[in-house]
Amino acid sequence: STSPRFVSANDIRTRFSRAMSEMYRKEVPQYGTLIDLVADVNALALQDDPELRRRMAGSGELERLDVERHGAIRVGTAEELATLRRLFAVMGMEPVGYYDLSVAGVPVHSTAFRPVHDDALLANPFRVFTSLLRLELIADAALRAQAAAILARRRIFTPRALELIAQAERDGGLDSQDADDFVQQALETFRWHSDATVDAATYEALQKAHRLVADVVCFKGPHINHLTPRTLDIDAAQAGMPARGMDAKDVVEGPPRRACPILLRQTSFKALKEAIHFTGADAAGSAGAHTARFGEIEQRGVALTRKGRALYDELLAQVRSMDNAGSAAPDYAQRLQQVFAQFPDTHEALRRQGLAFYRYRLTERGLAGGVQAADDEDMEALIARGLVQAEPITYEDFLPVSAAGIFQSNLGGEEQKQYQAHAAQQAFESALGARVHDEIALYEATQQQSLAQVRQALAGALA
Ligand code: OOG
Ligand code: NI
Repeated sequence: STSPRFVSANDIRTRFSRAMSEMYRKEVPQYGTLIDLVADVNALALQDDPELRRRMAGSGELERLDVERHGAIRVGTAEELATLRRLFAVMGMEPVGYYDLSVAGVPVHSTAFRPVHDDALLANPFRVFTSLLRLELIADAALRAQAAAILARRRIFTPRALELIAQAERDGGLDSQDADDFVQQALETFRWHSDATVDAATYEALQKAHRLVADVVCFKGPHINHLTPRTLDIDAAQAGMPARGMDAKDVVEGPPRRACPILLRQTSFKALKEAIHFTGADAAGSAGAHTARFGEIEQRGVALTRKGRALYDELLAQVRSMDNAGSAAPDYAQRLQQVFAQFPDTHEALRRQGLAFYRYRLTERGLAGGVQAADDEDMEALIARGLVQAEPITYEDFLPVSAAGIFQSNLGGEEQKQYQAHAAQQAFESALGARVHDEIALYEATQQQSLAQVRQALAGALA
């Protein structure tokens, strides 16, 4: 148990996500513009849809909406990844899910560090999508060795950050002052450095292997490459981007717009070209440019069961395999709509067919007691009788095909390399030094627990 002089991991995470957001707003001012756009869109969406407002207020999500963000980083070595795991653990963030991006032509595999418990998610769901470069996918052996040597030389954590991580592990937490210190020190790892650690020729060679390789290998640390606020109407936000000077990605990734949003929809403004400086034989070095950092928005819907996810994957594959229907095709959105007509779009159907996860609770009437409910009475019958309500459980994770689309559109488009790809979850976990959580098992447990509580409360009401 933790000492009362320690601040909670939730609190440290909130301080950190706020500090990251402030830093990124200064580094990439267009991200600030995006935050303002999303705030306007969300206010309108809540005004237009009182039912949505009621539901989000009821589940506690209304309060987390304005602070909600995810970010993304890319690291180069097992040691960097394993230390990140320890750093995020201080903030109550654990690795959830395994994403193999090599199948989509990006030489990385990834996880998301995020809180896993309901109360922690409500307090602040800050997530960091974290990718590990797969150097073994670089074909040229000499270049591969050179990249590994460059990575082996760098230190991405400050000595003080490492000290504070060890202290938190040893003592079980940090007091308020150390927590502030920790946040400042951790921030250094994710800061942008316009000075590359290599000369122009090395950068060019790595860039040719894959632009992502240059992005990971040539800098002092894993600069945060985007932050993502959550919007309640991603189509409105996407449509509003050009008027505020943002170069929006062509299509929204993920499922189409629906009455009952599922999983995750995402879009971004494209990465900006930034001036960088290379080392060189002469002291002056040389000037260059690097394109990696962007802004993203996301709209989250209900988490799907394994069955629901299989249906989603099947339909998405169907859309993408249609003639000429790469996501850049002009009628992509329309085809997506058409094919997804096969995915049930009422919460009742999603529950009855076991496609999505819900959090069940007694309604006021259910709580008032005095109503008879048989032990084995079907949940849908209890819902129909107004004794039980079912709130959709929000999807807190990511989607590999969408993530690949976000990567691609920010790497200049033409980066579709072919890899002899295979998922390598075990290799990833051994680099990480831990297993990743199975995200679907987490949602399942939340649903089961809520069902057990409802059954118990009904049994108590009858006793
Ligand atoms: C990560 C891209 C994936 C998402 O939201 O799916 C991602 C990256 O570009 O490093 O952040
Ligand atoms: Ni993202």
